[in-house]
Amino acid sequence: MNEHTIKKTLSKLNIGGLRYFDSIGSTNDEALAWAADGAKDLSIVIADEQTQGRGRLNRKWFTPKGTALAFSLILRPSSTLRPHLSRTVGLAALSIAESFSKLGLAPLIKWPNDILLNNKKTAGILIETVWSGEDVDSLVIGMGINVYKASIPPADVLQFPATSLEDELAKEPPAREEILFSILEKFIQWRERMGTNEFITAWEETLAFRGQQVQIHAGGEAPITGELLGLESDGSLHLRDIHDKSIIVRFGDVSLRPAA
Ligand code: BT5
Repeated sequence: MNEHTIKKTLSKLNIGGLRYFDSIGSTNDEALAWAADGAKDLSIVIADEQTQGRGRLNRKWFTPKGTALAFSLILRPSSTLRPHLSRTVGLAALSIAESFSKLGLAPLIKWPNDILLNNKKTAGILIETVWSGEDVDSLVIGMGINVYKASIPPADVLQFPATSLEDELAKEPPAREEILFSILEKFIQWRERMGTNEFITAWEETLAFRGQQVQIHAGGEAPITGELLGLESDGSLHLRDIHDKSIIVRFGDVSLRPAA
């Protein structure tokens, strides 16, 4: 993967711009700076290695050289999309999941931001916002995808089991440029329909643990346990507790686990 092969592979897509790095701290940091500096909609920062890759709450995201896809997409929301921005994590998750399905795999989305294969984390999403006063100027959507086995961190740093496309396909995965193309193609298609019920249904149908008991940890509060029913129209998660009471879990730093 290099700048030339990426540009060539993405030439059929209408991307805003591309910055490629052999090595970088975090593609999200570069994309946040570029967005604040006027990057066009659908501009992409991509790196072959991240030395300071991050997850939510500054947790570390592992991206060893030559093993993974790590990129950040800059979105400038149109007025039609603005009312639906809370669905953005679903847009990213669905795009990654459907690109995995095209490879013959069976991905599920662990709400809100992980993509699982065989119940193991294969990709994560980190969305950050550039504000203009009280309005959203742009969004940076960071996506990290474990392509080769060597992208998987040592088990002792993991909060949840992890895998890679190479492990799950049990053969050489497609070139990383091709996987990127497939994710972006899905992303551009679904973004057009992001405000529709069809979008929520597709997202909901891909959720992991539907109909199962799950536990949600949100910040320092006591964990919530309930049956995972589905999504609200803003993308919040809908659970039902043992007293038959509806619980809506909004975004934030939540982590979801199957209940013991
Ligand atoms: C995430 O956070 O899953 C969001 C990851 C986003 C990474 C992309 S790469 C491009 C862009 N640039 C960045 O700097 N970030 C974005 P979270 O849900 O907080 O999960 C973080 C946790 O996942 C860590 O604490 C580890 O336990 C685990 N982890 C770290 N690296 C991993 C990997 N390669 N595969 C699976 N799990 C990993």
